[in-house]
Amino acid sequence: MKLSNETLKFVFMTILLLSLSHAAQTKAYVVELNYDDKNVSIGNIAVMPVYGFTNSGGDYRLDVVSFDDKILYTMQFAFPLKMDASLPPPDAFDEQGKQISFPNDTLGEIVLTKSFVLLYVPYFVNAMEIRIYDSSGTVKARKTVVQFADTCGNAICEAHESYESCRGDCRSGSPDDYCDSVKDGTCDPDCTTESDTDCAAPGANKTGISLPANVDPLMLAGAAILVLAAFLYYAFRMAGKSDNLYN
Ligand SMILES: [Ca+2]
Ligand SMILES: [Ca+2]
Repeated sequence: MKLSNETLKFVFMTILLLSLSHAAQTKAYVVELNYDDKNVSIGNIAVMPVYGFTNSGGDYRLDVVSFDDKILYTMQFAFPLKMDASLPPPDAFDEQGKQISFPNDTLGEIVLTKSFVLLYVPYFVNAMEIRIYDSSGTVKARKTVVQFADTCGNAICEAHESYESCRGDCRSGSPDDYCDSVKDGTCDPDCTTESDTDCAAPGANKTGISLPANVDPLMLAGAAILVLAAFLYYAFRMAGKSDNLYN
């Protein structure tokens, strides 16, 4: 079968367009921000593929903050608070969209007290939180993004990870808010004496660290027996001496 030039061109263009559209897509937090009379709140946050990020500028600042409290990304933005009211208000039209009243006092610009904005912010695997600041640097709102984090496998046991959720990063018996009950001679500090038998053992500690190898319970017991034997020997000797005195 011989492909015509037109067919080859079509196939080539299709492959090129597909690869371009794939390359252009990248992951973003889509952050819904609400403004109500100078109060700012963060609504829904979703993670999804997008073709670009918000780059608007303005008095407000958004920071993406990592688990070790470092700023991963920062951007300025604004709420749309001014509206051109030179068009008639919505109630000047009937249900069919026909203008039924012609008010002459609606011209000019009005300032809104309520508003909202959607921001497309770059996604980070190690982001913990999104924070919003006003122009004076005061925190106006903050919201966790831990549910979207993907930090299992970086050899750090982060606060949101545990031996249960990420065994590669969190070792057994570590303080990670999870009692793993592994019987390995180490008392997991998250366990009780009932849930981890290692915690009930003599000399068990709650630090998640085993006793040093040179502290041997058997040696301690042997030393105690020796001390007791020496005491008994001394006591009997004294008893024998006193018997001799009275005889
Ligand atoms: Ca980790
Ligand atoms: Ca634990």
